[in-house]
Amino acid sequence: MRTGTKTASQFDVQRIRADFPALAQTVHGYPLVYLDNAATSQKPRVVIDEMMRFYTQDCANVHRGVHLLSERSTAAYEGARETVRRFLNARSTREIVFTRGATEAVNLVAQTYGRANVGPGDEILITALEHHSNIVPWQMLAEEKQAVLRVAPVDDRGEVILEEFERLIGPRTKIVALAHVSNALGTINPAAEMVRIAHREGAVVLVDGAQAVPHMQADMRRLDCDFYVFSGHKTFGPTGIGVLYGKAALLEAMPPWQGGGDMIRSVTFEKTLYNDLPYKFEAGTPHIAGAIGLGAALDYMTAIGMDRIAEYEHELLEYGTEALLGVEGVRLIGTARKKAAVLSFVMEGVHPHDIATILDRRGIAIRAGHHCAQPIMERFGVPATSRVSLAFYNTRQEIDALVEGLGWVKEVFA
Ligand code: C6P
Repeated sequence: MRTGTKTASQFDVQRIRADFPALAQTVHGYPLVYLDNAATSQKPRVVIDEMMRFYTQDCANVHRGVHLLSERSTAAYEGARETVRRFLNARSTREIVFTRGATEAVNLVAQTYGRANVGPGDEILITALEHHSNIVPWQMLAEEKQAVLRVAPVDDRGEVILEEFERLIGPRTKIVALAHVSNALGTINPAAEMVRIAHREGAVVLVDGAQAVPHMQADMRRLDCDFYVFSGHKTFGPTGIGVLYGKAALLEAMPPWQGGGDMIRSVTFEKTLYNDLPYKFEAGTPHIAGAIGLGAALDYMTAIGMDRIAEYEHELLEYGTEALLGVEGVRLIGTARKKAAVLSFVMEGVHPHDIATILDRRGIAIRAGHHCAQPIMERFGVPATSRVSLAFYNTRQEIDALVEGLGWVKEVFA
């Protein structure tokens, strides 16, 4: 094993790994080395057990029945909402809306707040490192409303140029949407500072926390953003569930998005009265088991401690950065001074997809491609990268296996 410059953290990673059944398998005869956590993370047993418990004991619809199962199901679903509130340090559960994921949450804001508040000639500002889910909904809105989509550029390290960001915000800027952490580069944006700048000009800010929540404390009162979104499945919870946090006053004033059950107070053919927050935005039977699983995942991370997770991952990222830089022909894409959990790279003479395919034959799972962030790939002049994305259950030994794997890749292409 290579020796890093820092001593190993006190973090008991082997004990944590034992909580994740999927990590114990072999792939193509090799122990699984799962380094594709930004795409989706593995699930601890508590999450699987909680969902199993729901389906085997408490399965009933929420907010509808008077029978015991429905009471239990409603209590568990609303309990999960309180867990999310606590995790995000939001002021009220009225500010926590369950969605299918980060993508749906951004679309919800674009289609409700956006359609009600953006008009011809108004501006929406995003950054150059956004995921497509935080680009396309705003493009669609801009097109519909004849508004202008502006993009704050990044420098060669992959950091948003703050002076440019500030310069691009003006009196016509209605919405600013930015990633807390970039999925393609790992850049941590100075989100609180960017929110302050945007607020000074009266813009409303949405922060895409899909790649932040699994790695660091996301504190709504400290960030002071107006909307925050994330996905359960990247946060050690199930697929198909996510969260929109919104300041209560904004959510209150927004029109609903989808119509149907649970989002109404009363319906006649003449007029429908909408339900209170957050139910106004939760039409139809929700993903009850998903919310419960997400609650269990957030509790699991809280029990480990978000600060300890961030510290351990930082050490691992430093170790991984040093290790990759030691591989001849490898160039890192994204070298921001503040980074989280992502190592995107290209290797001289080998296509990223070939790297990922060969590594897979050795049990090492990484992602290759544009990572649903084509504009930032273009900014760096590459069509694709190989991306290693870490979680708190990864180890230095796995980074060593990756480096060894890249040696095999080179042999194949020699
Ligand atoms: N990024 C990746 O491999 P959904 O699909 O709704 O759960 O998350 C969308 C999303 C939004 N914002 C950011 C910053 C993201 O990284 C993602 C998902 C995955 O990088 C899948 S493309």
